[in-house]
Amino acid sequence: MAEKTKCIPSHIPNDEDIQKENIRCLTTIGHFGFECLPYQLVNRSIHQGFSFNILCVGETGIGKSTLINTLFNTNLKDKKSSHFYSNVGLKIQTCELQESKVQLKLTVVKTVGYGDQINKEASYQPVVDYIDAQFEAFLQEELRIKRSFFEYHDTRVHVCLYFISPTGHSLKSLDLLTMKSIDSKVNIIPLIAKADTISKNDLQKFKSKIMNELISNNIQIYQFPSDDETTVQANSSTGVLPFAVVGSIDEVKVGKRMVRGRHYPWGILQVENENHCDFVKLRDMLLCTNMEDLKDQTHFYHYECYRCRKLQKMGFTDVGPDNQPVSFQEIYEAKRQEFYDQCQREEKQLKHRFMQRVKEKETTLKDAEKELQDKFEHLKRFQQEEIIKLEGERRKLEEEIIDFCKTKAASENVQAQLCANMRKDKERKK
Ligand SMILES: Nc1nc2c(ncn2[C@@H]2O[C@H](COP(=O)(O)OP(=O)(O)OP(=O)(O)O)[C@@H](O)[C@H]2O)c(=O)[nH]1
Ligand SMILES: [Mg+2]
Repeated sequence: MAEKTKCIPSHIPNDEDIQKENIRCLTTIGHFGFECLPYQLVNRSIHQGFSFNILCVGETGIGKSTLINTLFNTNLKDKKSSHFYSNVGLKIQTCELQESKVQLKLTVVKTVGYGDQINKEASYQPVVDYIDAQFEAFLQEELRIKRSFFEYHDTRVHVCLYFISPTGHSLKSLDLLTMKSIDSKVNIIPLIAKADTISKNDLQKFKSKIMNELISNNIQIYQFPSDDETTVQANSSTGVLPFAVVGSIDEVKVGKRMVRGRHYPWGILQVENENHCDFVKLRDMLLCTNMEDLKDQTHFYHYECYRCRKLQKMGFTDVGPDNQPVSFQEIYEAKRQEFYDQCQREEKQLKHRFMQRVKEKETTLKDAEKELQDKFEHLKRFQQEEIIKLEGERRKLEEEIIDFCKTKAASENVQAQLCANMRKDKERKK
């Protein structure tokens, strides 16, 4: 380190010195020193590859899959959805794409059955839950002791392409409800889908109607960066919001060229012709100019808000009641003590309730026992009385038997006497 410092000249000649002393200046061919830093970043990014997560929210058959395939010049195999799903679901597709040396891991999440439900809340809640679940997964990864961010697939949604039906009328209540419930969680870019089905005049009126409705409903859509001139210039097309897009993966012949477009009886719509639709503006804005900003906004704004809300809900705070900073450990200790006290309180309450229940049960059992005892005593008395009564009757019967036997014996004697007398009479008559 010390040696290197020696090499740096103590006095760097300025233009005046050069002119005065006639110093010969050499212009360097390559890049040296920290001037090379951006190249290191570029090389590292190319080596690591990029990732981008898109959420497509729109009614069934509105053109979500076609637009994504047109944007990324690919063909993500996707079956058409039915209009008869009982609730809204999400279809998640991940693919690795490559353009020259640049690798892109693309995750596309599309709604299924959106707009076909009677219950509006049931339509947007799965979308809200999905966005939150990805934030939660990232937060959990962040809170792990052994983190593996290099292998971790960050699925947080970087942008939500919201497909508006080309009715030419106004936004539907479901559009407003959905955008309102996700605008603080994700970068929303509104699109008018199938813009070829709406006339030029109607389209302009429809666009300004949509923007007015978004403003009057206080819905936050993605704000294009305005910190440097180049980006501002590149984003100048954002005045055309919402983008009126047309998708097609079919190639049609225009003159001698093959272009992507849609063939109609009255002519050809070229997807990449800026006079026909805003597809190119959307692609430039999404992929060429603002992809990194969308990712930054997701991480530094939307995820930060989620993390802040979540940690506050868990009881964490940066400053105490006296406005003094509090450490994470202090809060953890305090929370643990609070939890311990609460457990103790609940245990005490449970014990008390248990004792009360036991006492109540004991009293009931004692009453039942007493009742049974009384019943037993009563039966016992009744039985003794019965025994005495029966004993008396038995004695009476025995006396009657004795009397009967005596009477019987006496009558037998009389009968025997009579028989003897009759025999004597008979003998005498003979
Ligand atoms: N006119 C017109 N038709 C389009 C456009 N984009 C797609 N389509 C057609 O609309 C139909 C549905 O397109 P998809 O891309 O499958 O729509 P989706 O929203 O993915 O449909 P699900 O996944 O089934 O909900 C297809 O026949 C497409 O050719 C467009 O910009 N203009
Ligand atoms: Mg589809």
